[in-house]
Amino acid sequence: SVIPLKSRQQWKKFAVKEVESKDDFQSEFVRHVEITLGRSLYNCDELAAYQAAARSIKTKLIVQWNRTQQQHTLSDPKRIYYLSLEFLMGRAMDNALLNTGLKDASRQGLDEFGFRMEDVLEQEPDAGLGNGGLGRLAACFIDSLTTSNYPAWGYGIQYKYGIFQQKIVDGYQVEQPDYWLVYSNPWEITRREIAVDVMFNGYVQRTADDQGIVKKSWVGGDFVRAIAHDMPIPGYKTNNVNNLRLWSSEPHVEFDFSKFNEGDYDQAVREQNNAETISSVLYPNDNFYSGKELRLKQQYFWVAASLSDIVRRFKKTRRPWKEFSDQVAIQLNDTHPTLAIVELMRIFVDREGLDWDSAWAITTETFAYTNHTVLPEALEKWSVDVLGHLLPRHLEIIYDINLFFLQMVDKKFPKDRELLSRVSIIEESSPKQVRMAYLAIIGSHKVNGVAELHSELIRTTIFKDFVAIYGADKFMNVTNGITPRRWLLQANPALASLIAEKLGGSYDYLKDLGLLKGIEKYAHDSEFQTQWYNIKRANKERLAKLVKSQSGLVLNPDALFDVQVKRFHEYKRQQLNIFGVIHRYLELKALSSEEKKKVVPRVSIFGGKSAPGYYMAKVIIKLINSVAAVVNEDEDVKGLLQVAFVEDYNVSKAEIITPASDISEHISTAGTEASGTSNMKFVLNGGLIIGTVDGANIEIAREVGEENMFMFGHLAEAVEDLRFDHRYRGVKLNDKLQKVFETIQSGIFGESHIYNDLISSIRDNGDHYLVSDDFDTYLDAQRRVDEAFVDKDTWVSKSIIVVANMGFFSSDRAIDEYAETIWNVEPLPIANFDE
Ligand code: B1H
Ligand code: IMP
Repeated sequence: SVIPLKSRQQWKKFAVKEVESKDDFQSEFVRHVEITLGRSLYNCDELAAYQAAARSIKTKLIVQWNRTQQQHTLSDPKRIYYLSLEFLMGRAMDNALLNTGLKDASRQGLDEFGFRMEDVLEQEPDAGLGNGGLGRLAACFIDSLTTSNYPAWGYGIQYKYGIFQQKIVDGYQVEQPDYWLVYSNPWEITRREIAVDVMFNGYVQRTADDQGIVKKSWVGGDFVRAIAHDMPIPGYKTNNVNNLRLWSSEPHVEFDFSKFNEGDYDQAVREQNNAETISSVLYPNDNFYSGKELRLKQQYFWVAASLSDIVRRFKKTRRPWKEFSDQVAIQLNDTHPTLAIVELMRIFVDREGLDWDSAWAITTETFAYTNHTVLPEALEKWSVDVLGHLLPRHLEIIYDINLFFLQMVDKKFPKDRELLSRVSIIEESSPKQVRMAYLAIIGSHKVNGVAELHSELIRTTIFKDFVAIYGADKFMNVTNGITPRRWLLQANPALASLIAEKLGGSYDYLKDLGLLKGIEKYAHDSEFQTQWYNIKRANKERLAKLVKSQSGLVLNPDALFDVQVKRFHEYKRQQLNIFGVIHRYLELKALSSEEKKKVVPRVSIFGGKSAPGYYMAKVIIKLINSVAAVVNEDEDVKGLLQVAFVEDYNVSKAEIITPASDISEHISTAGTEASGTSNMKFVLNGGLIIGTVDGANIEIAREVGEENMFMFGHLAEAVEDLRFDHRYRGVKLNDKLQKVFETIQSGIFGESHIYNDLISSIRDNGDHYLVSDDFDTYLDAQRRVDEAFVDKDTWVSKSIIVVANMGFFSSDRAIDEYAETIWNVEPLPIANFDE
């Protein structure tokens, strides 16, 4: 398959010309419109322009991708494999243009052909292969891995349907399928030749060799074929181009011919459909485990295909197995890929003939596990029966791993039966369950949380026993981060440019975010303040335009924009926010017209999706929309209060919304939000935060100064006691909240029974999320926000100061920490390499 040496000179004469100038771009563009799309200058619409432009830019990426992979093959460095069931990539085009430096050339090129860049960019559907923070973190990480020149691969699933599209109908969320691949995906290369056959079901066969040693093998199952789809991942101003490999499922033979011949044509076609089902849809749950068998199938399908690929790549080098973890570091993004630990053991022991102990040593050196949540309802536990039926050999291996583990524990803590049952991978409930987080801990050399408080909580609560067993060093923190390329340069080009100007005309800070500190000295410079303010103001207008186009509502861009956009979840407490809005509305209505003149006008903006089956979250969405309908039409509060719900919040809308906030809300019950990452995005764009002492809010306050944040609420250590109190003594409802409930029950926001369960969950059923307990301090924090916003100069100076101090929250910093403390890998810059 390799071109012989003597022919290579000939080959190189025809080396693909890279797209570098406007002319290169236009020439590629025309070629793609006419040849790839089969169109002409007489029928090239914006969609066709997007598809041709995307393919023209991809040319450059693919050339660099090839160089990168060739150099990696030759120098064989340690690679990082990031296994994530979610990659919430959003759009690729603007990102690719900014990273490769082709934006100006292609803008001009498009312009000369009569297209506006902005309109062309709008044609791209979001790659919505994730739910929220966890999936977007994977996307930011792969960006940083590439920008910082680490050899890295992402492995995931190419879902046919990404996260559903949200419509609001009569105030309620309605879900519509997100068939994002309708016009095919111009950014990917489908590699049908890279196919892995993945087995399910079957049984374990035992055979004894001459010495009577029993060998086990898994046989007799059904196959599904995994096909690789590669997305080149560009980094900012680097030749390094990494790969995101997404698997899709197919039947492993077109038809089962025996069935076909037996006349069972229907059955043959049905099996074909079943195979395709595996990669068809992303499960739309954020922070929630639903033990569906199809989800387990997705997990094994993806894990088996990815490991087969990784092992194949290692085998090409003919290095001994004991060097496996010198070439391979696998990061488990939550427990979703935990079966990879078991699969690698199966490959080593059953297929490659390694003894158990050597296999286990290599395996644990290879894997590391990131935990993203302490919420009990989100922790994965697969039923032993379901798992054993689908993956019989894997279940045996899990039992063996557990046996050796429990023996080790017993040695260390003799006769502590309670401990053994607490830490056993198998929960002896009925039905019995496999605790995936415990398996992930036992099979990894490092376990990390995603913000300091969260990492401390996992050490002292859910994984406490494991700290006693393995020692504290195995458990560490790597605080999350975000990529400043997408979340500043791309989302807020005007601010990025103003900052660059102040830092001596250089955009270097986008690769070294600590340099932002250099703008702090201009925080009180009035000319700079004006420029800063004007950019925020323009971003608010841009958002107002989006809201108007969706709902017809015309927002006042001089009002304080108060934004809460994130997945809907009771723990994130959008209900606290909307109750606060209702309280504000009641207060405003009671004011005289003289008093109203002193009020700071406010726009409350909400956005986010609820899991389709999450009843309470859907009720909260309905309440917000109903409050909006009333408030926006009420002459009493005209110009003082508006409420907007942005439909179908996703990555590309976040790029519009984030730069437009004055205040954003990160108000989870303390101890529930592992990190949060949108909090970082808002502050990086000059928004201030109203928030609880939770997740990364704490570290943001540390970096930017508490005096520049609006913090409130009970602390994490108080939460357990409060909940206990509520359960045994009942909830003592906050007076103002009581008034809010009465208003809702009066029926002004639609029939009051709609909200009965929401109110009961707080008033009668223990207020698990402490909405009532935190209501007063929340309102007080909002009052401080209003007061601060009146003094424009001070507000803008705070906005500048917080941005200047956000360097720590670059995902480049997070990735460097992983590289150094978990993966033990070094960057490998790619020269413009030629053999
Ligand atoms: C986070 C999830 C999650 N934590 C299960 N856990 C899922 C769990 O489909 N599922 O089964 C999907 C998602 N997502 C989030 O991760 C945390 O809530 C955020 O606080 C954190 O910032 C983010 C990234 O670490
Ligand atoms: P993989 O590791 O087998 O997935 O291959 C990754 C990339 O390396 C592909 O683009 C291959 O074409 C390239 N590649 C594989 N072997 C060699 C080699 O010996 N020299 C240069 N490139 C190679």
